[in-house]
Parts: sequence; C-alpha cells; structure tokens
Amino acid sequence: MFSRVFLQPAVLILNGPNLNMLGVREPHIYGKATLAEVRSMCCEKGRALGLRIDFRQTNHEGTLVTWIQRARGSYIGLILNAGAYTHTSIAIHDALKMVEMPVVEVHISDPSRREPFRHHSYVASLAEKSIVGQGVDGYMQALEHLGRAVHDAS
Ligand code: CA2
Repeated sequence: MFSRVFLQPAVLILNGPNLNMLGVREPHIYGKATLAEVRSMCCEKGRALGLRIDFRQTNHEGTLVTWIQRARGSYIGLILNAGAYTHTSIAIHDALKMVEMPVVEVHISDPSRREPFRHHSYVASLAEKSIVGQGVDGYMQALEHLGRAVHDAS
C-alpha cells in the first residue's frame, strides 16, 4: 500500500550583508527588531499561512549566489533582502534569472529615499514584487503575497 506524503510548501528567505546587525545599530532607519526576532516573526507568519520557512543571512555575495542557485525546485518562492548587494551585484542578478520561482524583493527602509547610490536595484527587474519602506513588516507582506499565490494555484 502506498502512503501519500504531503510536503508543506516552503519559502526561502535570504538576507544579505549587515542585516545580522539589525536592532543593534541605526534603529532610526531599520527599527528595533533583531534579525532573530524577524526570523521568529516570519516562522509564526509561515505557520499561519501553512508555509515552512527557511530563513538565512550571510555577509558574502558568493554564498547568496550559491543559495539562490540551489533553491531551484525546493521552494515555492524566494524572499530576498540582498542588503547593499542589491545596488551592486550583477552576480545575484544573473543567479535570479535562473531561479524559476517567484521572487519578492524586500527592503526594510526605502532605498529610493536615501543616498543616490541606493537608488538602483539589480534585483527589482527579476522580482514579481518589491516591498520597501515598510520596516520588518515588509517580510510579512512578502509571505502573504507568496501565500496567496500558493492558495490561488491550488
Ligand atoms: O532597507 C534595507 O533593507 C536595505 O536592504 C538594508 C541594507 C542597505 O544597504 C540597503 O540599501 C537597504 C543595509 C543592511 C542593514 O545594515 C545595518 C547597518 C547597521 C545597523 C543595522 C543594520
């Protein structure tokens, strides 16, 4: 007799450089929540939406590229806050071209209202949605967006 295994849909949440410093410095820009607290909030939101959350942070561009490459086939969507690499990384842009899943770009602050060097995003053209300037709630909004997509497809 065959038993059916129902796997919970999973979302990969990737955070780039310096986001491990959240809540430690610059609370006037990024708020008071630490990255560990953002992770807990995402897991709680994921539970409510029936999504498994894989939440990671790295300060290394190549690690982000490798994680994006390996995401293919294992997740229903990617939430990406690439930090400052958003504004510089053609390597991340190229990796996103191959990821074959909906990508939601999140920024805690609104880069378009900050220094000119933050105005260009190498992620935006490959993301189906960009959520900026909503504080850490942007991550919850991104999860809701992906949760709706899963619900609409089933
Ligand atoms: O607003 C965002 O989420 C950013 O992706 C945050 C990046 C920044 O380079 C982007 O332009 C916008 C910075 C990551 C957080 O850096 C911190 C530095 C000191 C204290 C806390 C966070």
